[in-house]
Amino acid sequence: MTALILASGVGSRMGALTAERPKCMTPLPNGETILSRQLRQLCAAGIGKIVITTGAFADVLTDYVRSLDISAEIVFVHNPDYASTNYIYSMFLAEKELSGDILLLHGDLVFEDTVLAMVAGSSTSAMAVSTTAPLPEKDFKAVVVNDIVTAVGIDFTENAFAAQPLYKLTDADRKMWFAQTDCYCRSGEPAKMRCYAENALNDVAESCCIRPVDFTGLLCSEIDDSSDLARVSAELEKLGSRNVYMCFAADVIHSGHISMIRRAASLGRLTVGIMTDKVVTAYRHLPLVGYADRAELFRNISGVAEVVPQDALSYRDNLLKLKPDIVVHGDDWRSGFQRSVRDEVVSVLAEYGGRLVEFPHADDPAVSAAEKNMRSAHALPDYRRGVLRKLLAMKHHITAIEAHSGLTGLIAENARVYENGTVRQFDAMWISSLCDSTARGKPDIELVDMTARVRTVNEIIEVTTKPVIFDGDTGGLAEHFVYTVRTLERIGVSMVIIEDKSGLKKNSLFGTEVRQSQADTEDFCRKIAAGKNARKTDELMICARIESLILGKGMDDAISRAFAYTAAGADAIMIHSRSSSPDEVLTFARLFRERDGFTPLVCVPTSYSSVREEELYSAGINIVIYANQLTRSAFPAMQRTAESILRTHSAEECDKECMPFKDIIRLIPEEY
Ligand code: SPV
Ligand code: MG
Repeated sequence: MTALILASGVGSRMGALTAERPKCMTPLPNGETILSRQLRQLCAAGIGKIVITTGAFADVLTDYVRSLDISAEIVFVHNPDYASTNYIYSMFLAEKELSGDILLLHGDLVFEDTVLAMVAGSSTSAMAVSTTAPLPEKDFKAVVVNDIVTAVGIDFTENAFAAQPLYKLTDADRKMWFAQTDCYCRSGEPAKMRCYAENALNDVAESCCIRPVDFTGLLCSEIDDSSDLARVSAELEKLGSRNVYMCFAADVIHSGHISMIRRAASLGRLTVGIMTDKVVTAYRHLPLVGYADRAELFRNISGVAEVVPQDALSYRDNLLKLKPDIVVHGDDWRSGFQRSVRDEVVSVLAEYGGRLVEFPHADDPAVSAAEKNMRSAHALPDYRRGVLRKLLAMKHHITAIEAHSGLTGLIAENARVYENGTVRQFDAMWISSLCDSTARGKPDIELVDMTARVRTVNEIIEVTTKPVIFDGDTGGLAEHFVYTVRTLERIGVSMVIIEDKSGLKKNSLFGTEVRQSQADTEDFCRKIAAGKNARKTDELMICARIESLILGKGMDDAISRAFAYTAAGADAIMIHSRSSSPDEVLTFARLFRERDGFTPLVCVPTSYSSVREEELYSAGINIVIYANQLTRSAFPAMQRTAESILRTHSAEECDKECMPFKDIIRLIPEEY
């Protein structure tokens, strides 16, 4: 990109400071001049060519710039008529040196790196404005309508914001504005060569797309007189003592993070908040790298002065504690679920006068590739298998929902709700024998063989990352179960649940209405032990499911079996019930917890659906499985649709109940 610095003006309001040199050479506190600071910043931002228009003291200026060590190509364009024209004429003369997108700025403008980065990084044309500064009497205001600058000038007040002459112009908008300055300057009318170049811009602004870039809270100011100089000098000296805060949830650090950190650190002393494992898990997934290691990684990145934990999605607590002057974030959180988090940040900052700086989100292919790699890591069997155990250790309470196909797996993977500034999602997936059988139009009697069941698991695993809990029915013969365990372990399943039934298994929800019998306790213990022995890792959990309450054998039987099964090595106990009340499950959990505080307890609240998770958790349950709700909700919807078509001889009536076909074809994102 090329930059055009307009430095032809006389700067008469600066008094003695501009008696022998142009205003842009006015010294700043750190020994730089306004211009040398601009040149350094433009070079650091990667600008390859800088065009400087000269007028008063042209020789002094060119000699000075040549004495600086500037890496960019410098071109001077002299405006011999500087005394009788305005910078519109300098722009007209400089036009031949410009091509493509440009940055346009006045030579008396002092700004910090971030403002330049925000303007230069805009994907459209842009102008620096302050949405909060009082409207200046004699300086530029930008009229902004629907987030577009529609006019720039001194006299506007309606929909106007204080503006500074720092623009990015896309190739198309540059051509439009400069074509109009051409008309003005070739007209031969002195008034048109003496007016603001913005008058020409205003003639064409509606056809351009110049977005306002808000620099509220950041330094961006023209220096017109000695009081401006004193104010800006004081602000420059304060820059280094500003506190900046940003927060990361990432566990794989890539170049995108590093460049954000670099930019944030250029704003002041940077404190990085690291989201704790609990928070990351709640809204994304269990982090690959734990909090302590992530904190250590960030602590060692240059520019990071301090690392603190952020124990919520909400920034509120950390902001009130640290009171940073600036919070930095990518602008991608303005929409989607993070919007409410952002709104809260804006209001907390407003309480004490802090400011939010948002950098444009860049779609960098290297960053997308790093993020994709990270997602892949979560899906790999050797990682995925152990996640359920880690989640249990970390949060103690897990919810799982059934999945019986790739599509239902994606629903289980991606369903999210946002409540009170937090995100809720399912932790795991339950591969139900009932739903897997039902999807095939078959009864739930172990008729769908293990090969077919494993194929379902593979289909789900292929498109998701969450831990899988497999409904292993009775587990079959112990001799067969050992092979099932190995297969499930190999493909990355986290838990297999086997129920203590023998003979022809029927679904538990039939209870005693059908003939089914419970397994002998010792036989079942042997099956558990055989399964445990067969494992190659200790990650796959074998859960024993007790059917005593289903089969009318009573609480004592359930409890004594539970302890027999844990003694045989069961990693978890599932207690099942078909009662419409949760009472017997809650009683079981309390009795079990009197003697065992550790073994995870699992339940399936299908018949006692009114119970709330919190009640189950407080009785000692750890895993709540919603075992069949996706199948049960989809089936009536499909049936209604089929009947509607038959009834109306058309698909129109049912169309409003259906997902638009444009959405269904995009439902599954393509990987390549
Ligand atoms: C299943 O979902 O297949 C189960 C739970 O085993 S239940 O249907 O309640 O028996
Ligand atoms: Mg089942």
